[in-house]
Amino acid sequence: MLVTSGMGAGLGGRRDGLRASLVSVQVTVLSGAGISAESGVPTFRDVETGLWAKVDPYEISSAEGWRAHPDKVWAWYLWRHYMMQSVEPNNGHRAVAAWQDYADVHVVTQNVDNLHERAGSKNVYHLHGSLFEFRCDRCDDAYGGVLPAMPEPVEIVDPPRCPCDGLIRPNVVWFGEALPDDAWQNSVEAVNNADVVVVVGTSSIVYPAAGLPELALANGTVVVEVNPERTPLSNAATVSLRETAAGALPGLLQRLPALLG
Ligand code: BJW
Ligand code: ZN
Repeated sequence: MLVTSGMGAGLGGRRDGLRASLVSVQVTVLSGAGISAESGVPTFRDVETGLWAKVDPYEISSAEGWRAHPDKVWAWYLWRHYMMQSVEPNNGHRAVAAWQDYADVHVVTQNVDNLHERAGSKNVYHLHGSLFEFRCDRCDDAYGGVLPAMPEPVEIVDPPRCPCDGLIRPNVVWFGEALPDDAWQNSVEAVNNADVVVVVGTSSIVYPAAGLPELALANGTVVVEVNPERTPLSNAATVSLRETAAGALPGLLQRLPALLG
């Protein structure tokens, strides 16, 4: 198989001579909250430390929840926005960015923390938006106002209003909302064109993102899962590693030939 033997040889030493041919190999990464856990960003569903250990996900991260109590949702997202300003990419994000020296790398992320871009990844598709963008919930105009510091979570804060009288909301995708069309189309294309798909740090239960590895497997593409816990994808994946993102990703391309036998 060109992909794995090429990568193994190229990354094993004859790096410069092979670089030109290796850039034609496409690696598509699908990441979830777990890739940022080692940067100090809590995941959603960890029973002890997860963001949803203390709040109801459908109350705080759904279109219905926003309509019912925007002040509660706004307070929670202000706190998360504040928390994300002080975190840094970890060796998992950096490894994915470094793969760009050897391959055509596309990153499909469910995360809203922008840590892939900050690590240097170029082709990043945000399936669930970004917590560094805000917009009106009525006219969609971008909001650039200063946000209050929120070092500790508080119960309610009234969201600012747009000149059209709509409410300002984070530009993220909640349950019951459609994913951004361009990000979704780019992600499907990145999976369809991939030689290998690396699925890292996601519980693989939120659709349509969780359907992307299924698409890759249906195409006959190698799917490598990196997650310290088993997920609904683990049995179907070509290889499933019980390792953390920062532990596994830095050496993953070199290990692929051995992992795939
Ligand atoms: C480590 C680690 C370490 C720990 N290293 N790993 C088909 C079937 C069933 C339901 C549906 C379906 N299609 C649609 C639905 C409904 C719904 C859905 O999927 N529900 C299921 C949960 C049942 N989907 C939607 O509503 C989506 N919209 C949609 O389909 O729209 C249709 C539509 C069309 C037209 C008009 C209108 C509608 C939207 C989904 C939006 C999800 N939004 C959120 C919030 C984003 C904003 C924010 O950040 O607050 O996205 S929910 C939350 O879950 C967030 C995440 O991106 C997403 C996935 O979570 P993730 O990243 O996997 O995190 P965790 O915590 O679950 O897992 C972390 C993992 O990391 C764990 O496995 C750990 O073991 C691991 N880990 N440390 C590596 N160091
Ligand atoms: Zn507006």
